[in-house]
Amino acid sequence: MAYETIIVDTADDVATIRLNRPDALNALNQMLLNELCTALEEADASDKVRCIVVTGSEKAFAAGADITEMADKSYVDMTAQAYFQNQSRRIEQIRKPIIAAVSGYALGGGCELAMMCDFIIASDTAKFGQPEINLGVIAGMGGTQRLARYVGKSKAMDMNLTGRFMDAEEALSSGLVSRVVPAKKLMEETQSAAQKIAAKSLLASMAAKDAVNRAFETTLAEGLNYERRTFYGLFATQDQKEGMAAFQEKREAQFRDK
Ligand code: CO8
Repeated sequence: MAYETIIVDTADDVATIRLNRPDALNALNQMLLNELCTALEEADASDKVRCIVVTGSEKAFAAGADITEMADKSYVDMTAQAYFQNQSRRIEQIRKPIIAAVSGYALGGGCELAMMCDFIIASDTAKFGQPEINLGVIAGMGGTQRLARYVGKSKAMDMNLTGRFMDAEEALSSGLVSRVVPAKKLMEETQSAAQKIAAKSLLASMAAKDAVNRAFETTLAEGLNYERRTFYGLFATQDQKEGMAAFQEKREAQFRDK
């Protein structure tokens, strides 16, 4: 499918979706988010994709929701259009693993989009922030909720109330990102992580994603029950037989997602 605001490249079991509005530092408008959701859903449904990467440019992953698109909207407009709500839900429904590869600015909706992915690999130039407070509003797609779960109350309050940016080193030490790599190596390292994931059983990686996400929605006891039942359930798959046989036979497992 032809897109105007993103570029999709699928190779070696990995779909890489690049946000592409360079003149606006990849600011998220309705068209971009709709195209992103469509590309994610296509990747989720494709038997050629086992892991998804979402990235931006060297200067910006995304500098937030598009302020120009929002500036003149009223409360009624935002509510009636359920602005960005449908797209957030569509992103949350994706079952395959998604890595955010972040270089440069990931601000406002950009930081929130990165946090909607399953984990973030950042370049050493990355800058994260929830600067909506400077615009007289607050975060609207997870910047008060997901960020608090990633980095705790104190830093989430600091970021949301002062609007300051967090550099890559601070993002790593506070748990917002899983790794920081030199800017020039960002895509190489991310592709290598994506290839590692793509080599696993997709049934197992989708179950792992689902179970980890469950940890943020339920009690520990319920989460542990959910995890155990999911673990038992994977013993109904051929991939479990293959994975354990390959270990015993000291060879690489050949998973078939069955
Ligand atoms: N929206 C629209 N255009 C933008 C945005 C944006 N968020 N960010 C940058 N741009 C545009 C600039 O207007 C500029 O365009 P032009 O060249 O036509 O003037 C171009 O991108 C380049 O930007 P700058 O010249 O400002 O570049 P600098 O390197 O000087 O500064 C910054 C980079 C620091 C990133 C700066 O552009 C900036 O502060 N941007 C805004 C960041 C921000 O406030 N983000 C939060 C937006 S609000 C939001 O994300 C809410 C999400 C929740 C929605 C949920 C709904 C339910």
